[in-house]
This record gives sequence, C-alpha cells and structure tokens, in this order.
Amino acid sequence: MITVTTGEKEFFKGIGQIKFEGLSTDNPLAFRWYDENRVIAGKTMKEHLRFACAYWHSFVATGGDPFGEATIIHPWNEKSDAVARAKDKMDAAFEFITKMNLPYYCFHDVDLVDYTNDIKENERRLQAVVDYAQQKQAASGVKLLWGTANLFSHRRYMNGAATNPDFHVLAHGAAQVKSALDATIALGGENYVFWGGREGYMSLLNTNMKREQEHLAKFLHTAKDYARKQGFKGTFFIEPKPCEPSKHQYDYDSATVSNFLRQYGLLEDFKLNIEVNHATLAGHTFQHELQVAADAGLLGSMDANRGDYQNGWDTDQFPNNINELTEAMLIVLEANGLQGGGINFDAKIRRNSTDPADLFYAHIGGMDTFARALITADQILQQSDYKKIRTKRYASFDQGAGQDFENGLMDLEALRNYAVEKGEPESISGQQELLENIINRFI
Ligand code: XLS
Ligand code: NI
Ligand code: NI
Repeated sequence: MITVTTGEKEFFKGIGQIKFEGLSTDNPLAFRWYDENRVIAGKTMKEHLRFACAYWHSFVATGGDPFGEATIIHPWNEKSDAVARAKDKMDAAFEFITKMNLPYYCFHDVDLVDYTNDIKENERRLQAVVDYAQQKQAASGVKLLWGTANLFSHRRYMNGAATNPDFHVLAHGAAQVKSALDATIALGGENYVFWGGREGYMSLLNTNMKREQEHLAKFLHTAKDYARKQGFKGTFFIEPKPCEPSKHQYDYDSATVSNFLRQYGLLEDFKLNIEVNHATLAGHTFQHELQVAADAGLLGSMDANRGDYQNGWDTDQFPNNINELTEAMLIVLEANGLQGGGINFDAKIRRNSTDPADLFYAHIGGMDTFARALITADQILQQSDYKKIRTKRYASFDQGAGQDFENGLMDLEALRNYAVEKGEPESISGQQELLENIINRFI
C-alpha cells in the first residue's frame, strides 16, 4: 500500500484513501475489482497492471478547449513564483496519487514546472522540483513509470523538433530532452517516452520526408547514448499516433514504428507505448496495435484511455469498455505481460466534470475496468476453449505437408502437386460468434 502524503494544505478534503471493498459495496469511492494483492496467473494485480497517473491531464489541464476557456480552476496554481507554484501542484499530485493508491506517475518536463525561453533557467527550475519530487517519492513509496519532454507545445516546435527543417530548433529540443532525461534518471524513472506529435508534416510540398526521418533516428540514438552514459538502465518507448496535431505523423502505428526501429538499429533499446485512442485514430483496434507490438517483441507499455464512436479525434476519455479491455488483456497475458512499462491513464475528465471527486471517479472506473478485464481474460485462458479453438485452426500446419511448408521443405511445384492430389478443400468455420460469446460469458 502507498502511504498517503499531503502538503501543508489538503487539496482533496473529505476524500480518504480509496480501498478495495468488493462487489457488494455501494461506496462510489471504493474499488470493486481492483484488489492490489489478489494473485492472478502467478502475479499480484499490482504487479500486472502497474497503474500510473498522468500529471498533465490530472494536474495541469484545465478543461479548456478550442472554443472555450478553462472550467477547472486548480487551487494549486495560485503562487506567483514558478517553483513555489510547482511545489504546490506536486503536493496536490502526490495527495491524489497516494489517495488513489496508484503506484506510479508519469510527466512531461513542462508539467512539473512552467518553462521560459531560457534554457538555463528551465534547468534550474526543473532541478528544484526534482529535488522536491525525490522527497515526495521517498515519503509515499510512489515511483516514476516514465518521464518525457514536451516537444510540441512551444511555438518553436511548429515545424517539429527532431524533424524540424531548422537545425537550431532541433538543438533546443535536444536541450529539453537532456534535462528531462536527467530528471527521469534522478527520480529513478523506469522508462523514458518519446511521443512525436509534431514529428511529421502538414504538407509534403515543403517536406523532405527521408531527411527528416533520418534526423529523428539520429536524435533518438543521441538521446539514448547520453542516457546510457548516465547509467540509465530503463527502456525507451516510442508512442505511435497517426495524426493530431500534425496531419501525418512519422510514428503512425505499431507496424510503422517497429519498422523504423529496425531500419535504424534501435530495437535493442526501444519498445512501444500503445495508446487506445491512437490505435483507433490509425484505423486499427487497440487489440491490433497491442498484437503487432507483442509479435515484434516490442510490447512495452500502454496509455489507457478511450475514444468516442462519433468523434474523429483523441478525446482521451477514461477507459470503461470492458469488452475492449478484456480482449486487450488476453493479448497482454499471452505475451507474458508488458516489458518494463505499465498502464498510464493518459485520460482526462470532461470539461464539465468540475467536482474534485470527479478525478477520483474517473481513475476508480479505469482501474476497476482493467482489473475486471485482467480477471476475466485469465479465466478465459484457464477455463474456456478460446486457446484451443485458435490452435486447432492451424492444425494442418502441425504435421505432414503443412509442417514441411513451415520448415521450408515444400517448393512451389510440391505445393501444386499437393493441391491436385487433395482436391477442393472443405470449408472450415472461423467460429467468430462462438468466440465472441465466450468473451461475454466470462465477463
Ligand atoms: C498525445 C499523447 C501524449 C503522450 C505524451 O496524444 O498521448 O499525451 O502520451 O507526450
Ligand atoms: Ni499518450
Ligand atoms: Ni494521446
């Protein structure tokens, strides 16, 4: 259990630590499914899920949208000195994270403390906040799942950071990554993320795509070499997203990023951080993206949220779709878990969710849905024919000519002769509806 820590001021008054109370509870501020010590498939839920709170959505974002001003006014944003304000925000963050019993958090550099245009001043500010975070982590037991640098909000990055056509901007991005890496390492961060919202293009007419991607690869190598030299042992994650804010992003989806990592010799140090709503923007299911990553040995971490059936953008809602997550957890369990990462709630409460308790309901719902999905997926694997049905579909490759084909022992003529000899194949059902019913039966 994480120890609840508050600063001088308690920001979420009247809400204590959220506990597991089970299915019979009527308490909306309790877990019904997430019992951190419950063992599933040989590991506790806490070890499987490794939940993290996203600093940006929960303590920085204000509910503003392109059409309207802030609706969520944070009481930790009052002091005029940037570092003092950042410490208040961190008090609020650790109070929330510990009350939620979340074992991890994630941040961008600029979420921790406001940045200026002066690199040295930013480094000083970040260092001061990192010193404070070290104390908060030690007092609570909360750990850093990953850190990252925001290379997409400042106007200098309008044409990209690592892929900017102007080398001067690339160097500014590197300066930011250097101090974000220093901060992540100082805080014992287990991983480091690159999400390239501006690493892409708006128009091909002004873009040398090949050169930009080579710069991105060189940039990643340079950052990785620096971190390794500082003793960082964790994994680097690339977070695919096809578009938004750029029209076309280079890290389009799992398949594209896997190929990029292979092409540029980055496979040893980098894995993928898969986000639900990014998968759907790419025209895939979340499950598809997880499976592609798992098959490539690159299933590192996930950003948990959900999209909206009617909207075509990254709405970053809290996850609540039990079918989608059960299918996702089947893939994660069959892949033997996430490699180094966890489940980061890259999700935000709605613009009109203005009660302090709303942030708690949102995380409770997300954590309970994942916990239930984990339990359900494990039962499906243990107790149903799910695995058997899939294995059986490929049985013709397990012996005889099919096995010879897999072993590279059948040439094209031999395949032709086999077809002639055996005649027309019988229809074999894919049994999709049966499998769908199995999922729902165990839910
Ligand atoms: C935006 C991304 C971002 C990354 C971190 O769509 O999800 O939040 O997770 O930079
Ligand atoms: Ni994300
Ligand atoms: Ni996103």
